[in-house]
Amino acid sequence: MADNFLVIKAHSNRGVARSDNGRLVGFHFPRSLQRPLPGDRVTLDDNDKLIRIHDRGNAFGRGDRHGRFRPLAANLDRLVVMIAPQPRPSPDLLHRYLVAAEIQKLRVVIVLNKVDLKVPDQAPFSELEALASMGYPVVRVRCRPEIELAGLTGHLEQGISLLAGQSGVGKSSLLNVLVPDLDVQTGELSRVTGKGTHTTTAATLHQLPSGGWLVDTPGVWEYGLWSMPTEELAAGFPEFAEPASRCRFRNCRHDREPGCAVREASESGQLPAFRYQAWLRLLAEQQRLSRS
Ligand SMILES: Nc1nc2c(ncn2[C@@H]2O[C@H](COP(=O)(O)OP(=O)(O)OP(=O)(O)O)[C@@H](O)[C@H]2O)c(=O)[nH]1
Ligand SMILES: [Mg+2]
Ligand SMILES: [Zn+2]
Repeated sequence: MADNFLVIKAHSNRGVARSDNGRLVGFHFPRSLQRPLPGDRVTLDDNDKLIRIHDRGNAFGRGDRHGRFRPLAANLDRLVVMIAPQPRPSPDLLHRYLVAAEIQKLRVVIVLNKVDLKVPDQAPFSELEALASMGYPVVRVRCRPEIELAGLTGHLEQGISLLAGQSGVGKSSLLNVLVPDLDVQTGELSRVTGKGTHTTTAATLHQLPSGGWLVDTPGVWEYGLWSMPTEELAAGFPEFAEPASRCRFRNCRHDREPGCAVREASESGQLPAFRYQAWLRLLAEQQRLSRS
């Protein structure tokens, strides 16, 4: 029996894990057991069967179409959210990612890719400066025509980073630059699983030359949240915490309640108004999610 394998990839009932000395092992897991996620630490038996998933520090995921949480990867240190002038992100995309990251206590790096293209003077691009001053680092990069990633690489040197963003923003392009031996790593994985190399159907850990790990996730058009209690959604807006302590009602939803100090703070400019507007939209979205 061997302890402390890192799960690199897992699909239906098989996965690939890496021992501390770098050996890749294909393992299988009974469907009765909780499904392991990339980033999980696990114990395998002598037949490379999964025995135990070690306690998770966190799990990043998204909502499915029924509003249920679907985890994608575990034990992450940071969420790297990529946006680009093309395809244009929806107004709430960034705010949804920030909520998910704050709830799981992940650091966030916002990456604006394709800065060779004209960046529209509109949300969410016009919000980036305010988000940066709230403590979310924003880095501007391009993968074409000349590669410019200087602001980003330092953020990825340690721990596990998950790369998220809608289809077409440039995640694979970035991965190809950051992981020079991507083909070799992918080839080794498919040798262990016996599956083809071409499609990214499951989240996969890639080792960066600088030492960190980058998790590539299959592209989705729109990132959706899951149905959650209002307090959990509020954890996604940490800047509301201080004014919220002064709301007249303890269970204030910061909507139309009288004496809401969060609304007042956004009206007086103490809080960015765009965050309060995002809060109201995500609150309304929760009503729809809880009915689906
Ligand atoms: N102009 C410009 N185009 C870029 C840049 N980076 C990537 N692209 C282009 O954007 C398109 C989409 O890039 P991908 O890397 O495939 O996007 P992705 O996020 O992996 O998309 P999915 O796999 O569908 O999730 C490709 O045509 C890239 O060549 C950039 O910095 N500038
Ligand atoms: Mg891709
Ligand atoms: Zn309030």
